[in-house]
Amino acid sequence: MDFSTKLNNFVAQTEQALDKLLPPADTRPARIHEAMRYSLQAGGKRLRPALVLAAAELFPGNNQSDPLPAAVAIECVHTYSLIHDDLPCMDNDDLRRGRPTCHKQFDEATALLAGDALLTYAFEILSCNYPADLSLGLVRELATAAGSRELIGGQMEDLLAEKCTTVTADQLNFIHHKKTAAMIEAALAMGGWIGQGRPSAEPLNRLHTFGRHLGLAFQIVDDILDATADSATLGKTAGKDAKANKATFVKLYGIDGARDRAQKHTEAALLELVKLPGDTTFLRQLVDAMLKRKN
Ligand code: GRG
Repeated sequence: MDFSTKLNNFVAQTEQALDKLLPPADTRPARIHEAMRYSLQAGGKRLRPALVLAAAELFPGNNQSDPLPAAVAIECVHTYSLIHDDLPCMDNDDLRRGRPTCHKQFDEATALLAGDALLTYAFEILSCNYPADLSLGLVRELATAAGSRELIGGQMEDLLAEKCTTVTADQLNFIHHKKTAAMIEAALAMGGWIGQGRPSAEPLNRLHTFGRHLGLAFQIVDDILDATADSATLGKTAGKDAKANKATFVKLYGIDGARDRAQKHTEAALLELVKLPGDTTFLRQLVDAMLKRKN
């Protein structure tokens, strides 16, 4: 199967599972469930779910649990972070995934609650759909990546950096590692836990290292696209980083310097990939597609 067919299959499976696992939109109170579905079902690349599914496939034949609930859970956490990031108290954005942001479509209180509800629901999904020991491992991976030392910590430093006149390489690496790469690492590691059915340090560490480089390359490309692409192509407001004085790779290294760094992290990701078991063809093609992406 070629790369785009496989990716489209992963996306289609994720969308079906999202629809099945989320409370129906008319569940009382309907407004919160409509808002959760509005943001979650607005499209998006579904990168993190695809990584869960692809990493699980590296370990065939182990009487695996279904990786789809975990793929949905991480997409719920990712979508919560986007909803909260768009709020007026954070990035104050009007456009996300090509639609009005959740607080524009509903209101701030509903958007805040929809984000909270998606975050909490992710852990309900993990606890209801896996045997206890696997569920515990998955909860640990996702909770760590989403917590104050990773995703939330990265977001905090990102907001703090807006107030600095200059940004250091250390700040930038911390922000992008924590805010972006941590969730990409978690997606791969969750796939690894499911694929193996138990923890095994070596492949999990390799999946984390691979994910860190992929995540950093992904974020650098995001910085470049924010500076060079238009809002219609991106499905979110373009040019916001410079306006908000964000700490970005483009700000610190310029477009060419940022491109070099994206290339370096891509190469490092590919080097790590060859150490992983199973057929890594899809992941190799995904790394390449992420470097060349247009949105
Ligand atoms: C509010 C706790 C909290 C965190 C917010 C997600 C986030 C952290 C900020 C959004 C801005 C940003 C540049 C985040 C870095 C991660 C990133 C590139 C998110 C967008 O991910 P995509 O491109 O989005 O995979 P889609 O919509 O395709 O899923």
